Amino acid sequence: MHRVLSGIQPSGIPTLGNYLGAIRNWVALQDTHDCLFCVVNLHAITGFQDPALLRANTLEMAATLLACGIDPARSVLFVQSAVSAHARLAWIFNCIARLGWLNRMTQFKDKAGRDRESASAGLYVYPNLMAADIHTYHATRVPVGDDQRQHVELANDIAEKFNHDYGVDFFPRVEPLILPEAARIMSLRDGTRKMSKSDPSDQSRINLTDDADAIALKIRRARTDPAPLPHDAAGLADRPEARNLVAIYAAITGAEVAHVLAEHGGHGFGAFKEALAERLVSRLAPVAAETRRLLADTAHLEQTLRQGAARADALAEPIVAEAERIVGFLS
Ligand code: AQP
Repeated sequence: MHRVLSGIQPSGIPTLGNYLGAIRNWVALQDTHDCLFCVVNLHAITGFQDPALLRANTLEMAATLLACGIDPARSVLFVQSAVSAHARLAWIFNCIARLGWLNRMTQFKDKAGRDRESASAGLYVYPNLMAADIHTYHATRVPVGDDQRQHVELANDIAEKFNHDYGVDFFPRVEPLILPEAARIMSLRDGTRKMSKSDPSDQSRINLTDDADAIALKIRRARTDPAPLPHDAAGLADRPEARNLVAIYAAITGAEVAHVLAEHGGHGFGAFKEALAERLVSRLAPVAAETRRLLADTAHLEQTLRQGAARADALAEPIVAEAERIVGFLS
């Protein structure tokens, strides 16, 4: 079985975007791969995080992953900072990666925005840490959204240069797992922007912990245009908000977009939004309830994470110790 590594930042409450684009696919991957899933708090602090909130969000993220179906008996679930090998290897990779490579990373440009000078150095070298997350375990498959394909290429460039510079064949090649059903979900306020857990507007996203009333209200208020829903996908071309709601409906019900439009095309958004909210509530309510149950016993949750970190550490330590030996560090 190929080893898979994937991570999620505890930079807020996980959203419907995280669920449809990543978490539900991770749950399925457990059947076919040897999986490690990581709450990546080192990545999260590339933007300032309130310490108390970061701790709370880390636990909430772990609880949500478990509630969605990540099974700690089959997969290794842990918090990144609990396994020091990630930071050690990331430093080595900071010294392997070239500035030119990092300058090409589009996600830095997106996340730093216009004020690049005031972005943290951590945000700039974020892809090196991502490469370290993967290579710390000799993972060979990484489930990524299309926008992160570049990061996997960088992880391969770093591995190749490390192997070349030190004359070894140590870090394996990594292949991106671009999952066909990994939907890209957009903001409910602006169909051209990605739904994000750190968006300042809570109305822009569905949080996996939202209750039925909050979900219904957010969907009712979701931005749309005045035209009725089209009869086919081509009619969604210049209508990002309509396209997003239809994509969410299709993803959550497992139906094709064409099928959704065959049912709802020609109607206004009122009834469609009501049906969408209903579908979302029935899918997400059990996740929210289970998350609440897990968060009521933080001692048990922390124990689960400590056990995950111990398993991760046992896999990581020999690999990163060997990388350090190759580089010439005294053991
Ligand atoms: N809107 C989205 N649609 C589909 N997939 C998404 N992912 C995130 N947002 C969407 C996927 O979720 C995984 C974990 O993401 P992350 O937390 O590591 O970072 P992110 O992509 O930056 O997610 P957010 O929610 O937008 O976080 P913030 O607001 O902190 O930047 C990834 O696989 C990602 O593709």
